Parts: sequence; C-alpha cells; structure tokens
Amino acid sequence: MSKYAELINRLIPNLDAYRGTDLVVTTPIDGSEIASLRMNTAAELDQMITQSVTAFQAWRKVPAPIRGEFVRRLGNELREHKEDLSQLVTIECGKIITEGRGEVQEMIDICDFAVGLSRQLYGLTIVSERPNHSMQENWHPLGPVGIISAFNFPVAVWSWNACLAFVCGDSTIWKPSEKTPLTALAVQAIVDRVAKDFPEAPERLSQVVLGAVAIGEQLVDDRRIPLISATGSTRMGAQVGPRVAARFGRSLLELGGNNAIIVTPSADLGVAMPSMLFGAVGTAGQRCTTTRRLIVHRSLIDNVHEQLKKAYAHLGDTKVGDPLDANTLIGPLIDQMSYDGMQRKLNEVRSQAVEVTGGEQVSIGNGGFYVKPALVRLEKQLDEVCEEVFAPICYLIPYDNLDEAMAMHNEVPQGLSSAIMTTDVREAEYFKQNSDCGIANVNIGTSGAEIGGAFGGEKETGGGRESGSDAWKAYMRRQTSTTYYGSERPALAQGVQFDLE
Ligand code: UN1
Repeated sequence: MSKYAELINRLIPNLDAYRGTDLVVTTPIDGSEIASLRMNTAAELDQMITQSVTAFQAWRKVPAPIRGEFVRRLGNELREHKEDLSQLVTIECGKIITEGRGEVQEMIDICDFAVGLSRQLYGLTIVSERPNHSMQENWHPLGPVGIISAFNFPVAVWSWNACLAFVCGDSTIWKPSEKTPLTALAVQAIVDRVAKDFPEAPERLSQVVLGAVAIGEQLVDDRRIPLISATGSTRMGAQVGPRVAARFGRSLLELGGNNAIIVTPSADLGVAMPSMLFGAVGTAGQRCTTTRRLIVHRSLIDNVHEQLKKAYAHLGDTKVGDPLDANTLIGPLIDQMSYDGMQRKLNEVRSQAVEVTGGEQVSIGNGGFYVKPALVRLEKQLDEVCEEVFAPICYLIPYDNLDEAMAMHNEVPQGLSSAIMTTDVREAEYFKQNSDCGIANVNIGTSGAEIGGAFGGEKETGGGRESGSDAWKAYMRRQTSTTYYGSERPALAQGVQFDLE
C-alpha cells in the first residue's frame, strides 16, 4: 500500500467506487503507484451528460446569489481541507508544497471572486432609435460546461472554470488529466459534501469523468455541451477547436506559452533577477506561464548570464528534490516522457548554443525524474526555440535595440505571457503596446498571475480567457431584447416603411 493511502482515503472517502485496473496513478516523486482506478466507459459518459443537462435545467432557475452561496460554502470547505488537498496536489503532480498550497489558495480566491460575481452578472440597457422602445442585453445560463484540464494545475484551472460556471447557472463535467485523477476526485468529494447540505443544488451539478483521449473526444463532440473549456498543449487544442466548431459549440482554449522577459539597460537587476529565476525554474518549468526566453540587452547580458549561472548552479546542486520537503525549490518532472523531451531539445540546440549549463538528471535515489534547470545562451533566437517544451529550459538571447527585442519576442507562435524589466516608463508603455500576448507585465515575471485578471493568450495559446475580469461571459448566453411599450403602430428600425393599407 502506498504511504500516501491514508491521505488519499481521507480526501476521497468513496475511492472504492473508482477502483479498477486501466488507470494506474503514479506519483512523480518516486514513480511509485499510488492508486489504480477505472476509466469511465462511453455509455457512462453519455449518461453523465444526460444527467448534466437535467441538473442544468434545475440549477439555471436558482437565483444567481443563491448559486453564489453554494460557491461561498465551497470556498469554506476548501479552506478547511487546504492542507490535505495541497499535499495531494504535490504528491500527484510534483510541484513543491508551497506551490501546492498556492494552487489551492487560487481555488479559494476564485470562489471569493465568484461569490461577488453572483450579484454582478450585469447586462446593459441600450437606447433605442425608435420611440417607446427599450433595449436590453441580458445574460442567461448557457448549459453543461465540459472542462478538460492539464496535469500541471490539476485543481486550480478546474476552479476558474467551475466556480464561474456555477454562479452563471451552468452544470459541469470535468475530465482531468489522466496523470492527475486523484486530485479531481478529491475536489469532487468536497463539492459533493457542500451539495449534500444545499437543497437547491441538483444532483450531478458537478461531475468528474475519468478517461483518456477517446473520452475527451466524446465530450468534445457532444452537442449537448455548449461550451468546452480546454487547457493543455497546442496540439490538443488544434484538435478540440475545430471539433467543437464543427458542431457550432463554443470553445475556450488555454494552450501553450513561450513566454519571454525583455531585460533593458535601465532594469533594476535586484528586482528583476528573483522574478526571472522563479519564472524560469519554478514548478520545474512546468507552467504554461513559465519564462522560456530571456531577451537581454547586449550591454548587460554577460552580467545577467553570470548571475544566473551562479543561481542555477546553486539551485541545481542544493534545491532539487522531494517536493514535500520544505527546502526543495525544484521538484520532479511529471514523467520520463517529459524528461526525454527536455533532453531531446537540449541535444537539438547544443551545437548551435554559445553555452549550455545544467539540464543533467539529478538522482535522489528513487524512480522520479529530477533535473538541474538548464540555461542555454544563444547568439540569436533559433527556430528550435519556437516550440514549447514543458521542462526547465531557459534561453538567454541578446538584443541591441528595443524594436529588435520586441520583434524577437513576438516571433514565436504562442502568445500567453510576457514581461519587461525596466525603470523607464517609455519602455514599459512601448512594451505593453507591442507585446502580442494576453498578459504583459512590467517588473514582475511571466508566471504567477492573480485570479482577478482575465487569464489566457493569443495566437496558438488559443484566445480564451478564464478566471477574472469579464471572463464569466463565456459561461453565459447573451441575449439582446427589445420591448415596445407604446400603443401606436410600432415604427420599424432603419426607417423602413411597411404599410399594409
Ligand atoms: C497554467 O500553467 O496552466 O499564472 C496556469 C500562473 C498561474 C496559472 C498557470 N496562476 O502561473
């Protein structure tokens, strides 16, 4: 039995219901098995979707502030179980424990946001061009929402979607990554507990479906699900987008990033260095917001390179290890495939690089895949850099003028997050105007966004926006409504005459 069994059973009291043999869950900490589950069948998913439609029909009629109360209680329950759930996040996806806690905090934060939102699903009043007409724009619940999430944020991304969906009056079906089904079941158990004491919440308001590609495709193709929100690779998004569009559904895609930080001569390196380091090596390079490129002015690149090499060596030698250990800053890669992908990319660029440091495997005496973060100094941006590799490889590239840096910055196919390190207000504004990303930061790194802003990006990142700001609108149906309250024959718009006599 796994040493984590007690924690897992505490979080998922009904684990027996999910046991099976075709979904073996391992921990990246040492590669050992921590549970053996069963994938759902196509018939089961079909039934879940039917139940989700029924749940939606009931939930949409519950007043939004009461739906918000449900989410408020969910936030409280998450607070109650924060430590256990954080531990499981760390065990299942390998991020260090402070980041595991941060992830659950992100869930709590979006709950709070959604509670407020539940009283602010504002529409518009619009002036009419015709006498005695009023116009409104109203927002209505949309329907069951399919949520497909990735291993690296196994629970937070669900909560960005689900908490908004719940207050918007939608039901949800969640297909977590096959690599992290336990955290999903743990969250489902928490939701179930809240729902049990909440009579307005219909059965099956929130469901989890376990499966691989075929189950994902079934979810994506089902016409009863008006919105598919999918987080993952660009390759996955390129399949999901057209399939959902083919049935005239709506998709919200949050895909790959290839995020850069531009460091200008005016940068305060005391401010910049910690952000660059966390962005590049935090979460072992496994965030979609990870800093993958540092575009540094030629006058300071040697200095920045030296400082980074020192920090990387220190991190690689002393801070790679068990993510549950408070001293660790870099946990394991998710699996061997990820490790192989990292090595493949390093081998691809090695001969063209000025210098490569780090990237070696670190043995901590178990079956996990641990690496020293890799820093690759280049003379110019290579085509090979345009591909996102989900591992801690950061490229250091010189530039001579800001236009050139900006062009290089925007050259990659992805457009998620970006940052500039500068103390010059003109450079900062120029950067915000010209970055083609969904996120453009000044003097902070590319990762670690707060939930209050809309999260997502352009180009191959998929164009979707989740979490804060007005991202909720994706989970509702917009309706324009014109009312005539006069008693004369109503005028037609655009001055059209249509006289019968
Ligand atoms: C992701 O990696 O898919 O901005 C999401 C961040 C986190 C979310 C990352 N709040 O880094």
